[in-house]
This record gives sequence, C-alpha cells and structure tokens, in this order.
Amino acid sequence: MPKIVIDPVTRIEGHLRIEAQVENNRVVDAWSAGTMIRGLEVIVQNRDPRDVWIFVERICGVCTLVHAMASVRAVEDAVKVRIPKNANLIRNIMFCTQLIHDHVVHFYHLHALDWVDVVNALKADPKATAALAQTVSPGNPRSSAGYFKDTQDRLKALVDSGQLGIFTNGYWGHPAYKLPPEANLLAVAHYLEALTWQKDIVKIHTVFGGRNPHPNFLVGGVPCSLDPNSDDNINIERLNLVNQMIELAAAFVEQVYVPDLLAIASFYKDVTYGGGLPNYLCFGDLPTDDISNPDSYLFPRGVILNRNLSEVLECDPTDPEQIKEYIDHSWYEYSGDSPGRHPWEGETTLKYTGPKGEYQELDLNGKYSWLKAPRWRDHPMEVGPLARCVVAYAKGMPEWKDTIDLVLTKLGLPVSALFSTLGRTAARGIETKLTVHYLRRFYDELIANIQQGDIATFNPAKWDPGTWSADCKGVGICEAPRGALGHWIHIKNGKTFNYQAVVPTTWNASPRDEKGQRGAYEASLIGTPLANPDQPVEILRTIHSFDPCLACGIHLLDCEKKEITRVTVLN
Ligand code: NFE
Ligand code: MG
Repeated sequence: MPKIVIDPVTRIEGHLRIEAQVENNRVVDAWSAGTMIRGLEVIVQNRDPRDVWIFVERICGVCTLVHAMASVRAVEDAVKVRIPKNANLIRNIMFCTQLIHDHVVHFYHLHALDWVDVVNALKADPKATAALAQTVSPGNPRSSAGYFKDTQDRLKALVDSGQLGIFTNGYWGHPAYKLPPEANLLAVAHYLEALTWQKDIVKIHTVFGGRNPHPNFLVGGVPCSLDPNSDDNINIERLNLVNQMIELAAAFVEQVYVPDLLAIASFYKDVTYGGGLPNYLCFGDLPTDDISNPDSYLFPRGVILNRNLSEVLECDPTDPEQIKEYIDHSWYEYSGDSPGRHPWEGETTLKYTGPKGEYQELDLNGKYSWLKAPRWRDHPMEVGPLARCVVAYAKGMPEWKDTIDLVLTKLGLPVSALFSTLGRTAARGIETKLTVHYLRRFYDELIANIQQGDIATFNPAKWDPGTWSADCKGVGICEAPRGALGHWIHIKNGKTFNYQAVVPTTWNASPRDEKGQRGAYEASLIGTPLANPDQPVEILRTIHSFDPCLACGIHLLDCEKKEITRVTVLN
C-alpha cells in the first residue's frame, strides 16, 4: 500500500513526522512521530521550586507564558498559598492576551494557506474584493479597492520575482482550494495585517511581565507593583496602554478574524473529515475566584467520552487513576513494571531505539516517537479549542453556548459539524471571540479593584521554604491555546524532587499506547480523502487544525546527556 510521509511538517513549532497509509486516495492508517527531544523536566530536578517557572517557560516561545503559569500554580498548590485578587486578574489578562495572540497567528500564518490559494489572489478584481470585504465585515475601515490593489501589487511583485519567500512550496492551484480569487486576496491582505497587529497586542505582557515572549512570573502573585499615581510602578499611563491594546485586540478579532473565518468556512462546508477521536478533555482555566475552585472557572473543566454530550465526567488531575503516561511506542524507559505512570510518579529516562543516521522508515510496530502517550482512564483524548467548545456546550455554559450557536447559525451548520477539521478551526475562532470579551471584563475588574484602594499583587506568607511541609506535591493546570496543560511537582526538603509536564501537544500528537490505541492526530487522519496524493493538502489541513507544537510536546535534552552549557547563578 502506498505510504505518504510528511517530514518535517512545516508551519508548526518543532519537528513532526506524519506517515499515512493510503488506499484508493483515502487515508486508512496514520502515525504521528515527534522527532526531536529537549530536556526540561530533568534539568529542574533539585532546583528551588520558586525558580522552576523560569526554566520551564522556555519549553516554548509560541505559547509564551502558559508553562510559567502552570509551574507557579503547581508550586502554590504544593505549598498551599493563595494569590491576591489583583494577581489573579493580571494572570487572567495575560492568559487571555496569549490565547488571542496565538489563535490569530495560527489562523493567518500557520493554517490559512491550507484553505487560501495565495497565487490565485492575483486573479482577483480589487473592486469586487472591496465589495466582498464590506459584506463580510461592514465595520472594518480598511476595505477600499485601493487597499486591495496595493496588496495585490505587492503579491504580484513577489510572484514575478520568482521567489515566493514565505509563500514558497505551497500547493497553489490544487483542486482542494475552493475560494474565489477575491476571498483569496482578502485573506492575503489580512495575513499581512495580522503580522503587524500581533507585535502590538503582546505589549500587555510587557506591561505586567516586563517582556515578551517569556514574561516574568512569581510564586505567590505577580512580579509587578501597582500604583496609579507613581512613576515607579504600573500607573494610569501603563494601564491606559493595556486598555488601548485590548481595544486593538478586540477590533481585529471582531472585524477581521471572525468575519474571515466565517467567510472562508462557508466555502468549505464539505470538509466533514478530520473529527478523529470522540473523547475530549479540559482542565479548565480563568478562575474568577481562585484556581483551587474549579466552579469559578470561565473556561470549562470536564471530560466527554464517545461524543456523549449528555454526560460530562469529572476531571481530576490529582487522581492517579485518571491520567497516566504510557511509553510503549515512545523512546523512554520506566523503572519497575508499571506500564502507565501518573505524572507525580512519572519518569523521564531516554531510551532511543530508532534509526541511526538518515532513514526511510520508522519501526511503527515498536517505538517511534519522542512523545509519551498520555491517557485519561486509559482513553486517548483530544484537547484544545474543540474540546473546550464541546465540554462547555455539554455543560450548558451560557456564554460558550451562545457564541457557539451564533457561529454555527451563521454558517448554517449543526453542532455535529464541530466534529471535523473545519469544526476544530471554527472552535478556535469561537473561543477567541469569547476570550476578547473576558479580557475586557478582567481589565475592568482590575481597574475597579485598584480604585477601591487594593493594590496588593503578592502574598509573601509562603515565600520562605521554611514554611513549607518537608514533603509536598502540587499540580498546576492551564488551558493553553492548544489545550489542557498540566505541570506536576513533588517537593522534598524545599527542592524539586520530581517534575513532570503533560502538554497539549503530548495528548494530541501522541503515538499509540499500550493497547495500540491511536492518538488524536493519528485518529483524525483516518478516512481523509486526497484529491491528489502527491500534494496531500488535506492531511496538512487536519494536522494544522490542531496547531501542533512539538517543542511543547517533548521538552527533553541532548540524548548523549552531554552538558551543553553551565551557568552559575548567584543566590
Ligand atoms: Ni509550544 Fe503549548 C500551547 C503548551 S502546546 S505551544 O498551547 O502548553 O502543546
Ligand atoms: Mg512530559
């Protein structure tokens, strides 16, 4: 049977290889392999738990802060400290900013070209494009014929030069592209606009966290001080900048991203493939009270099995029976004979048995990936925007339900349409629309709280490790843009004894497990029709719809265990 190998998959973060077996122009089986390793769970061992966020935040530069957030939450859970109200609001504002930024960048720069034929945009009539833009988004001021003519001229110069630059190697002209030239030109114009937009809105992270990517965090709160009337703190002028950036974020999402998503999706309603696993998992996030109170979360927590929307199962990341990581098809070994490990008992010991040097094939019956295979009660799960929409919908969370219904009604699609590649992409837009609204709400609450005289951002009660129990464990969760993220820490005598991260891409891109069950990417490809197997854009569409980040998914170090560098830190 012919096999399609895509290695590396591009327009993702990190190194991913997909092997797909094809019969009669349809995928009949698939394997997802993470082909890189990094090393962060190991290097934080024995370190001060209050410093760990600095290391693990570097797991990724795409999800700029979620690992730091999960890490400080894990330590706070272990040492039992609550953060002040302002700190919770500021973390929520930063979380929302990250999610909005990440989803917009994914839509335009990582995923759009699976749906948009860039070269075909040269055939568009700029006047007709302006008319389309005004129909799609009447509120968007940038929709004149001249504007689209300028974009087209820039594109033409690129194509005429014979060097397509960022658009090289696309499958231009492929029959799976369905947009008319005007819609293609509209999307290309917004691809370029989004590049400028994204560098501005992350200024919110620089205000509260000092920089971006990798803003600063702090166990017990946030590392910034508030004082509306002082030049040495976050004052009214800085808060006004945040306000402006929120307006910018909201305008782009409401006037450009969501209208583009609806317009593009309306041409692809026949993309019913790519649903994959019927199981969805979310840890939840955006606590309006405290992270220890999941009932206060605005992002849902729960599990759905077999697409049974009438029952949302309880998800408890601390329950050793619920979450386990398997390594039957992953290049690791576990001591002892337990086949699956809850992260508090997790181990990160490399055992590479794959090909040496250049290779054609992986041993798909044996170990074939650097990703472990996390499972919930032994079920493979999908995590991410689609999982959040499905769980929130099933729970009847009103703001989610209204937004999902609004988008589906505009597209004239039933809820079951969510269970597809197109649905996954729509789910990302749905939650971005909602998150803009939450971002505004948290900012307003922060301002109101400051106006009432509360400027606390840090709780020092448990800063001193002498106040901690000698042996304690904690879990820090976060609904990262790509899905449920958890960091589990075991602290002994004030030091990090064990640390495990189970990351959204570990769930979604996982290889098969002990029982041979496929991970979410693998399952999602089965049944995919290929118009032209030499240019498998349909496979890329589905894989990109998950927004892969292998850097996150793997997080390990040089396989020879060589020391790469040594840094001396001053205590
Ligand atoms: Ni590197 Fe990440 C997100 C996390 S992905 S992007 O979102 O956590 O697995
Ligand atoms: Mg891990």
